[in-house]
Amino acid sequence: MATAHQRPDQSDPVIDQGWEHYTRAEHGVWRTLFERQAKLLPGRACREYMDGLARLDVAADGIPDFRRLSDVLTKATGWEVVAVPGLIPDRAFYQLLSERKFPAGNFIRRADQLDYLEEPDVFHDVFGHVPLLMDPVFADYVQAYGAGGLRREREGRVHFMARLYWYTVEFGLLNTPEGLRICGAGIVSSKTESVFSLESPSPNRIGFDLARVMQTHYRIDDFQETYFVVDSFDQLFDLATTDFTPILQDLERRSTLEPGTVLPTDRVFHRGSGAYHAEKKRSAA
Ligand code: HBI
Ligand code: FE
Repeated sequence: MATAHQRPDQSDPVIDQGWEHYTRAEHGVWRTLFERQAKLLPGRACREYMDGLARLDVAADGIPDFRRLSDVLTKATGWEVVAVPGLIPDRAFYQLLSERKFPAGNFIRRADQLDYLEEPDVFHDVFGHVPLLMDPVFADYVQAYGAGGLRREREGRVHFMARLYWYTVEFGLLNTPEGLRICGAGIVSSKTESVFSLESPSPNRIGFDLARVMQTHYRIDDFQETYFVVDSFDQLFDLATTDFTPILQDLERRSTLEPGTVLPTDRVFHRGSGAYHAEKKRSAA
């Protein structure tokens, strides 16, 4: 398999996936991760995600070939999956999204790292992110997000965009007549967070509001303290196509909110106990 040291020039981080080089052990890690999530997600992941996974016909038994995924994806929403060696610089990331190219890591975690991931690997990216790019509205949202991110990156306001992405594309929940469902890739690709995000009494679950999300810090090293709930992907697409400027100017005058904050103006689906993170803090002290 192509190894991460293949650092191409920063402006164009796209590399060859090297699908032919994956070892049996690497395909085996994919299979283990896929089978765990396949048991957990029915009834937890949103219908649009499950439909996308099925229509992509993502193989359970091994790491998919991005060329095959792109054939299906392009016909559905014009997106394609391109391989990158790991996290890429902001400008390149937003540029690729704006061109409907999803940058997926071509490496996979080791068998002894199943539950912890410091950098998005091919399972997080392809199993987590790509199925929802089969949904036309969500696909348009992510493309509009990329275009908006390019503008913000030039203004030095990327952190607001990173929060929006984090609380929707990575860790978003969707409000449905059957109850809350997972749409975030970071949750849907995680065995433990697939359960925690919906069923633990600890985290807050708060109705999505653009300015509120852009003002709120997030955690990168543990479960989220707050999950934001969108009513529809149309809601996301509408905001990605609005002009953020007035909101960002107002936000720059406000202080950043801690991840566990609940405001009186929040639409609270569930006010968390905070027990999980309080316990982590106690045991770390
Ligand atoms: N932002 N700048 C940058 N670069 C990335 O590679 C990146 C990111 N934000 C999110 C992200 N990657 C992950 O969602 C990957 O799973 C795509
Ligand atoms: Fe991701």
